[in-house]
Amino acid sequence: MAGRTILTVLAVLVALLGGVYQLRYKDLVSVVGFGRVIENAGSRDCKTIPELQACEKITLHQPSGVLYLACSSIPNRLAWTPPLMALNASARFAPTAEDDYIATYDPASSRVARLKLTNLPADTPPLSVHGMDVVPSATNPKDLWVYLVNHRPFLASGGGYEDAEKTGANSTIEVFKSKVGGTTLEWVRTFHAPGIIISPNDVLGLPDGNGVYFTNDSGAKTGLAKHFSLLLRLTVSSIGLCSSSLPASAPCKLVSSLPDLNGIAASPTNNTIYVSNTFRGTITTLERQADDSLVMGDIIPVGQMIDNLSVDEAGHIWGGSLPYLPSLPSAYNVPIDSQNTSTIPSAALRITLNTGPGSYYGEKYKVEQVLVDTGELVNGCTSAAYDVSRGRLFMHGLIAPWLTVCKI
Ligand SMILES: *[C@@H]1O[C@H](CO)[C@@H](O)[C@H](O)[C@H]1NC(C)=O
Ligand SMILES: *[C@@H]1O[C@H](CO)[C@@H](O)[C@H](O)[C@H]1NC(C)=O
Ligand SMILES: *[C@@H]1O[C@H](CO)[C@@H](O)[C@H](O)[C@H]1NC(C)=O
Ligand SMILES: *[C@@H]1O[C@H](CO)[C@@H](O)[C@H](O)[C@H]1NC(C)=O
Ligand SMILES: *[C@@H]1O[C@H](CO)[C@@H](O)[C@H](O)[C@H]1NC(C)=O
Ligand SMILES: CC(=O)N[C@H]1CO[C@H](CO)[C@@H](O)[C@@H]1O
Repeated sequence: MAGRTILTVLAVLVALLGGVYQLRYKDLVSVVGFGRVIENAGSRDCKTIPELQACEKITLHQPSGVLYLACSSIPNRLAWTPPLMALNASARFAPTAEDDYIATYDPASSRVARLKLTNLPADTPPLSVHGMDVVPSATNPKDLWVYLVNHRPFLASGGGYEDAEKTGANSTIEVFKSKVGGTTLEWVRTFHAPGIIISPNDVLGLPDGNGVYFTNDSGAKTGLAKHFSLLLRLTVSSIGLCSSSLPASAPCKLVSSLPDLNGIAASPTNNTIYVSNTFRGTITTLERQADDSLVMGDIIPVGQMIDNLSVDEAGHIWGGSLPYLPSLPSAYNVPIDSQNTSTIPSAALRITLNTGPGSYYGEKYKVEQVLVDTGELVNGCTSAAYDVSRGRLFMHGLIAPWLTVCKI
């Protein structure tokens, strides 16, 4: 009897572990694209803007059609991308390094403008941009709140910077104010919360300039735990909220824990928030409650790695995707001062509510690959945004050499 119980327990354990294997490694292998054949598909009516490099996040200002971009340079990204453990502070913050910047791109005139930062406290180290959100003010839509993840280096007490390989980055979330058509970004406040803002990735700002949700893509800044969370996804990622209505001593708090978080975006019309679970190839919907907490809704299977999200005016979700991740290591395996990385296949995915026949069989959402590219035209896309009224698709990425704009 005892023997059989043990056997049963063992069988259940094996089944459970098998389930874990299924979820964690089998899906992982297919989600990252081993064996997937990448062929160009979708619009080729595109142009590239090489003046805008390494813009990890792009956000469309729908009323004007102007795109906001959080940009860097390829050498800066190779030296300093804290979430991917590129932590060479002395290379990134060398006096000769280019500055990261926020730019606008107006597709109507093809004009690129780098926004000038004003009002920054004197001791602020150079900006290191990553996630961004641009939100029209609820009280005056001509005013814009710009929320940024800033991966600051830790300043050493004797001057210079701490060894970031050991300390990680002193990541903060910055709030700036701008105006539609304006050329400046006026610093308003910094959210700094050690132990809560651990490894911030993307942000979703509120229209009052006072609050911002963010994803913590890992529970550790550096070291073994970080490596393991990247490779084996052992530490949990989470969603936090920073708000000026929280006590100044604890301006940010944890609001949700979910696996593999990366991008975060919101519906333009209701309280639905979408987050991408990158390596699971899923998107999770969350409903924002009156007390700012988040209640989980649907899990949308996407089947491939999905990054940063955006939601267009029609309520459709767009995601940048790297359909063949094995191309990534060779792109990163170049000299740190390289201006050129190898091509990384890219796709723009659109996720819509399914109104077709499939909806009867429980397929609530439809996932389309609107554009797929081997990497010649769209190289390493981590962010996609779509302008519904003007029919323009924008794609950019962490170490992408240019912005791609396509008519769709
Ligand atoms: C950091 O970059 C510099 C070049 O600016 C290089 O000499 C140094 O070896 C790099 N450090 C590490 C740990 O890779
Ligand atoms: C980290 O950033 C905060 C917020 O700007 C700043 O007050 C603090 O001095 C920084 N710490 C170090 C060691 O650089
Ligand atoms: C970030 O992650 C760490 C470790 O998982 C957790 O302790 C912290 O509360 C998280 N913060 C937020 C705001 O999600
Ligand atoms: C919220 O809006 C989106 C479109 O942006 C729609 O797909 C979704 O069904 C809406 N959710 C609710 C709960 O009404
Ligand atoms: C970038 O690298 C590719 C492949 O090695 C090469 O064909 C191309 O000429 C390079 N471009 C520049 C600008 O160096
Ligand atoms: C805000 C942002 O761009 N976040 C992520 C986009 O996707 C890349 C690739 O997975 C991540 O490295 C970024 O952190």
